[in-house]
Amino acid sequence: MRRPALLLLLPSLLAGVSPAALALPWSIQVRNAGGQPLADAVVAVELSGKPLKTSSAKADMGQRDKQFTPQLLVVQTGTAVNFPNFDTVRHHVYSFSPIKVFETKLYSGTPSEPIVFDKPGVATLGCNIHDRMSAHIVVVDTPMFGRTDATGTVRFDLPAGEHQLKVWHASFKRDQLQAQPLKVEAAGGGQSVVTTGD
Ligand SMILES: [Cu+2]
Repeated sequence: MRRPALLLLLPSLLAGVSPAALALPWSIQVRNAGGQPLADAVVAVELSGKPLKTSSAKADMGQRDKQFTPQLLVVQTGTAVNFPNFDTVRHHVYSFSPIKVFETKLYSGTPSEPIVFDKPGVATLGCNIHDRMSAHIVVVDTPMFGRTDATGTVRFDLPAGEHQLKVWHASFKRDQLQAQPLKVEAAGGGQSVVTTGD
């Protein structure tokens, strides 16, 4: 009986792929100090052997109905962020966070120059006119990042290696991401748990 050609090809295809190059399904769960899963935590993976890369991407942090939208924005280092104001009232957006200190005084529409977030960490935004407006921009040195779901979990496809995990959540009292090593074995997928210090 004739075998499908694909089956014959498959072993030779697999033999040509080094284990390190295979991406392995990996889930990461973030829990708080009390062991509860944390939704909406930012998780970034800095891959071993990959130089930290900056991005020339663009992103938006708008203002609508006197709120920032989104209230949590995650970008790669180097990203240029615009601050379009969709309201009819003017806003006065600022950050005093060490990674990016800026102030865009009373404005309508979209300021002509975006703000480039060129250092990793967390910027807390406010508005000088509307005290209850608050948002965070989390800046990471890797294109591999995500946000945890309601079960505190986020999934990545990772190559084998000893990587670095970076985690941040709005409940943290610091503007730095928490770091911990992440070892991905060559065989199969796996999971890791991050327990935050806060
Ligand atoms: Cu405002």
